[in-house]
Amino acid sequence: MISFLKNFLPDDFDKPQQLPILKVTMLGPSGVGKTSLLAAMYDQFDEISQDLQLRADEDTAPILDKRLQELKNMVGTSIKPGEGIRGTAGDEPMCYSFEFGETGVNPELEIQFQDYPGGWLEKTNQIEKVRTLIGESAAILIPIDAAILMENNGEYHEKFNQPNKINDLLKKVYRNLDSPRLVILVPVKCEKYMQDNPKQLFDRVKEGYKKVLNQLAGAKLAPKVAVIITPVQTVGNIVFSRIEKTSDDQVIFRYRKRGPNDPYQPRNTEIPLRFLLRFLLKLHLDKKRSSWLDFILDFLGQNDSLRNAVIRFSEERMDDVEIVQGHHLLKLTD
Ligand SMILES: Nc1nc2c(ncn2[C@@H]2O[C@H](COP(=O)(O)OP(=O)(O)OP(=O)(O)O)[C@@H](O)[C@H]2O)c(=O)[nH]1
Ligand SMILES: [Mg+2]
Repeated sequence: MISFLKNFLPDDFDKPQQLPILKVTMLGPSGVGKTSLLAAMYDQFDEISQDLQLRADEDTAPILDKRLQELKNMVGTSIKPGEGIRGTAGDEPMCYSFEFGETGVNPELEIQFQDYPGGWLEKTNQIEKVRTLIGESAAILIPIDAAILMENNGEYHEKFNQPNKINDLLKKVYRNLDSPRLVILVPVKCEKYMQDNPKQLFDRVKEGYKKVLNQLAGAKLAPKVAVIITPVQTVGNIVFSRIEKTSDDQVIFRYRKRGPNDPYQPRNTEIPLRFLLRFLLKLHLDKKRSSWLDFILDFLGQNDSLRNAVIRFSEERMDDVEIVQGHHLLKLTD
């Protein structure tokens, strides 16, 4: 609780106004695509919403722009699981900060995406930091490497997507939850499977994350935790092609461009944000409040025009999403 409240103290006098802060954690092992997903979500937002704006702060923008450039240049790249090309590094989690509000007026909310090097899940001294991040976050995004989940009957899934580790983490952090949470499972690198057989991809996610989903569906957590699955194509038109093994037994996942002239064409990158906002709206409308949420939700209570823009944005019809549990936390209209 203290850590939540700390965010609202005006320790930064340079800013004209301290915005309420909403935290979201990117959760997953190294190389699954946490930072890339974030970059794609940010990049595409402007193309999708006219009324609402997401603006990266000046520390955040250059890092995401660089990652985005790497994604756009990806054609023909091969990918070794367990290793982001240049993994997020450092001793502190990287915090990507965005100002959110209506286009053309002052922002009303700060959304902080907490990104950490996936390698931390392996280190006992760092895992505590990840737990704290999750505990402080209203939502977590779990990117899933879809090729690893799907190919070779999921032979590499346990090793590289680490669903058991995620399950263990949530077991500890979501004990005695004091406020509602949103868990978003996001298959990425999924272009091939969304084209071939999306239903199979959804089924395999549920199979591959069975323990996590069972745990969250328990009697104590189900009323408080909403879970959705939403595949995001962060690049588009780059499809898995084959697995190669090197002489030292490393596995490399190779991708290819669908056609020689196919463009960078991300899809569904905005859906996690639509649901995040819908989740906040619903909490606001239900007046379900806990002390830290009050600060955040006020941004919806005080500004009708912004609230209406958020309603329009988050109610948009969406394909390619499954609400696994927690309809009551996400449904705006009857
Ligand atoms: N084919 C394909 N590759 C992707 C996609 N998204 C990310 N990658 C690649 O996957 C690798 C890992 O992506 P990152 O975003 O660095 O993964 P991360 O989870 O942030 O990794 P750490 O920072 O090490 O924890 C990079 O080589 C990306 O270029 C995608 O949608 N399709
Ligand atoms: Mg990263």
